[in-house]
Amino acid sequence: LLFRRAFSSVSATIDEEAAARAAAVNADSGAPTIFDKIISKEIPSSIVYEDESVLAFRDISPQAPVHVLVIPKLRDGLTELGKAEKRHGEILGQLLYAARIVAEREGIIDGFRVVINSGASACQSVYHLHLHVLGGRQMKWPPG
Ligand code: TR5
Repeated sequence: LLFRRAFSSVSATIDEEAAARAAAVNADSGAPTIFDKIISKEIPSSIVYEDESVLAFRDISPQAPVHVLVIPKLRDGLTELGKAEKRHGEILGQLLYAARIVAEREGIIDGFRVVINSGASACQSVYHLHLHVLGGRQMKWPPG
């Protein structure tokens, strides 16, 4: 049983990496992502914070008691952080500040983590820049 558990967790990791690599094939294409439909509200989401530039909503597969994604409403070339240019400075600051507002609203301002996966080797799976705001449990270091 232990062996099977260990094996299934290894294969889950491999599946995740495979999914991220598959998504990366389209990363530079500027193809729409699922987040466009969340922004347009075609797909419902649990919104935690919204303003004219930023949307924050609960992750569908939470990795902590609080797991919220913070995204720019306009992708504007920001498929991933690795593609950021100097002109993106303002929106990058707005995203980070929105993460702080989310942390306060969610009651985790005393301790929370902000993660950005950029690119396939970081297991990015959706190519529309997003910050993960995680909290509500003890985080470990180093991250996996
Ligand atoms: O792996 P990265 O860093 O790219 O993070 C993408 C995140 O988007 C993951 O944590 C997913 O769980 C999350 N995700 C994916 C979908 C989704 C979502 N969060 C909220 N709602 C979602 N919908 C409706 N559809 C998804 N495919």
